[in-house]
Amino acid sequence: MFAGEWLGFLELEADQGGAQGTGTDANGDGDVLDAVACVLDPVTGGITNLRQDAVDLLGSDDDVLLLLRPESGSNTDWNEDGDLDDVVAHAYDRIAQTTTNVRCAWRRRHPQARG
Ligand SMILES: [Ca+2]
Ligand SMILES: [Ca+2]
Ligand SMILES: [Ca+2]
Repeated sequence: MFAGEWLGFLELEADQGGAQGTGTDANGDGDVLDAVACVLDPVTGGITNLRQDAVDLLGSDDDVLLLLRPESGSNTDWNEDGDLDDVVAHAYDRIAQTTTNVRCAWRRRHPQARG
């Protein structure tokens, strides 16, 4: 997913690390179970680890990358609706290098959901 010219991607912690395949804790939360958002600078080739877990990313023509973050991954009620089962959008602004919780649930995982 692109944010302007930059490429955003998810790095699987479990795929990183040494020959034992032990993984690397890329977001610093103490486990190696996450997919962590990163951005690639096309000019320098440098990769910035945003240190935020996400289930998916959405790009834009502007310099904003949307991170879809599961509340269960960080035990945080991002949209403040009283539960921990939402996937909530966070906007990463690569110019300001900040991530803002937009408190917008991307989708709820209803137990009865079809499909
Ligand atoms: Ca982790
Ligand atoms: Ca985790
Ligand atoms: Ca919630």
